[in-house]
Amino acid sequence: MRLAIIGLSNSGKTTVFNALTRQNIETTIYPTVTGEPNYGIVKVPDYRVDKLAEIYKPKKVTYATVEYVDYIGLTKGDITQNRKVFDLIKDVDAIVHVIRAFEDDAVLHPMNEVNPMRDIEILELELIFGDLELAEKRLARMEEGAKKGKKPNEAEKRLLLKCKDALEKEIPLRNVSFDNEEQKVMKHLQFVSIKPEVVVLNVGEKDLNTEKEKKLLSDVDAYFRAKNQDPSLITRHASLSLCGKVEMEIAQLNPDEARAFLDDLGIQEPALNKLIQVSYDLLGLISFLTCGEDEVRAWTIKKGINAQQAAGKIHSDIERGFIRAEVINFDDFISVGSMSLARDKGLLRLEGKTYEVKDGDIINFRFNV
Ligand SMILES: Nc1nc2c(ncn2[C@@H]2O[C@H](COP(=O)(O)OP(=O)(O)OP(=O)(O)O)[C@@H](O)[C@H]2O)c(=O)[nH]1
Ligand SMILES: [Mg+2]
Repeated sequence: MRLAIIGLSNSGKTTVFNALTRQNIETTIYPTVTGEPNYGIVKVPDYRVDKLAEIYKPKKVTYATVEYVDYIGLTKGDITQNRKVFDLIKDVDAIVHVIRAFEDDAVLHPMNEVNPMRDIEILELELIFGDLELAEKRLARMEEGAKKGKKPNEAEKRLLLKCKDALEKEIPLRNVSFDNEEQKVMKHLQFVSIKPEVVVLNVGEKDLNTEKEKKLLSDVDAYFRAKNQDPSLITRHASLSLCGKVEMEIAQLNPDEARAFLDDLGIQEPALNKLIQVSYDLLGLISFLTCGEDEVRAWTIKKGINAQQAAGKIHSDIERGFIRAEVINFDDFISVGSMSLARDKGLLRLEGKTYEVKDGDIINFRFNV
């Protein structure tokens, strides 16, 4: 699972990336226009894994992970430059859209002044224009082909026209519902405005926990709510605020120092944790857990997956030889404190192949090889 961090230049993308991945890629007051994308794998913080590790004291503890990639900024009206970013976005599962809300005269703003709502609009429109260009090109190519007697793919043509219609109304494709057939055709079309999106409002250090921050965030929410008329698609968008610079500082500290720093700021946990969690939710991902003396581990699956498919995450042999899953949800487990007590109290359930795995299920698979 991979998310691309996008935004205008100097919005703080690399700063947020550094905070997420604990790397130290150079950040500059000038726009970055060349170079390769930065990739980094990030552990998904999970208090359940922490707690199970405390109880089992295993040799190894493994968290779920997601990957982030950071690249150059998008530029208003620069299709050629933006295409480079779109080529990266087309292969990711979601985007993290960083918006500059921090004031700092030393850091150049590509539009010359800080104005988060305007910047959101610019960026969303660049995604939409990129997709519109793509849809029109494909339709034109189909027409060319038709002239030479080539039969057009009717399903694709209908879909392209539907997309074009939405895009011309400045509606991003993530706010359009597509049925199963359409989604299948969509797979190879490489649109970017269709990606689920987390908006990160990058506020200045002095604006943290202020009315100004709250107001900005609620404006951002209102903007996206107004754009999205279909309540069933609301899960494809989320927004939050943080201060990239502070998060990056926290990420470079050791755990004790970080705790003291957070206490000073009156914050319970780094906003990054929330960003990672929100990214995970947005992708429709949940975790099930396995535990023992060797390893406590979180496994990533798509919501809706059944017990047998989940077993396949661990090993294809376990999926093939699946007999039953012994399941207890984390909260139930914690309320009794040990597997043997859970078994005595009948809290450990035996589930079959078709059981839909829930977030936080602790599972022991029984299988034949
Ligand atoms: N004061 C303040 N400065 C920040 C904050 N976040 C980023 N900056 C500064 O803004 C400048 C640009 O940050 P980057 O993270 O490089 O921004 P970027 O979006 O990656 O920029 P490009 O890759 O050039 O498009 C750097 O000098 C950062 O230190 C913040 O929250 N507060
Ligand atoms: Mg950068």
